[in-house]
Amino acid sequence: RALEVHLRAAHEAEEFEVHYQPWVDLRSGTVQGFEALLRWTHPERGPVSPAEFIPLAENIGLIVPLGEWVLRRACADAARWPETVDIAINLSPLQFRSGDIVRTVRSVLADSGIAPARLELEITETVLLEDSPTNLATLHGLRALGVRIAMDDFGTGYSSIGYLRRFPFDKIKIDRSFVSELPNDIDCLTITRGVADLAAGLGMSTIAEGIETVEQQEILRAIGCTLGQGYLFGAAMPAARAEAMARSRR
Ligand code: G
Ligand code: G
Ligand code: MN
Ligand code: NA
Repeated sequence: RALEVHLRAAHEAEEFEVHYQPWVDLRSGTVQGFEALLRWTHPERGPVSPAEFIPLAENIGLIVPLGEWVLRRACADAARWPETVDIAINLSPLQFRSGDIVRTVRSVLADSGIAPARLELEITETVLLEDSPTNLATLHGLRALGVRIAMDDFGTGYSSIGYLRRFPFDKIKIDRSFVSELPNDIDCLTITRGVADLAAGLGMSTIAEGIETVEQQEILRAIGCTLGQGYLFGAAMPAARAEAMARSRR
């Protein structure tokens, strides 16, 4: 309740910040892009996890304007990186269904001046749960702008392989819960390999989230996962540090 009141005022108070977590090509280790992750520092409580405040922002109708602010902030920051470095941004299902997300993204691209091909939008399968013609039209509308669409947290919710057939995603993000059990859990290995094979066969790339060890990196690379993200390569960092990392691309 109190948190909700604070959340409404947080934007005016400039308590939000966008941080950036790198993702790499698992073969070369080269940074390919950064995922924008929203951060909120509450004046008394300190940092509040997005897992806590994003659902709250969704409940109080704040997520649409806040999400648009993230889009603008992240694209403006990415405009200062080398053109070979991409930006990925999470979309809430509510933003997705807001009715003018295609117009918003078009406007953000024009204002920031970044090439549409550098922008990737991450959606979760909850967006597709209802599988309505409207949702499909929105996905195609976003695609038509030249941006890429990634399916986030694959394997966690009510994922259906059928989604991959109905809509051609550009990328599948394999959830951290599978990666964290490697190398010990053979079932996780089998599932991860299966998803990587499936994606490759469908012309999609796969990115493994939550890679923390070199051993995990090698296994994932060996089973055909092309990209990786996780503390091994870097946690989310402020814009200035991301810019420095983007410019120095290992
Ligand atoms: O880093 P981490 O704790 O930062 O993120 C927790 C969750 O919050 C993740 O599932 C992530 O997708 C989500 N998240 C982070 N930033 C944003 C954002 O800008 N918009 C939306 N919709 N979700 C976000
Ligand atoms: O959008 P998404 O749900 O994927 O948000 C990423 C979340 O995962 C963030 O909370 C981020 O801080 C967290 N994260 C990113 N890399 C790692 C990692 O290597 N290990 C762990 N435990 N968490 C990670
Ligand atoms: Mn994500
Ligand atoms: Na994720």
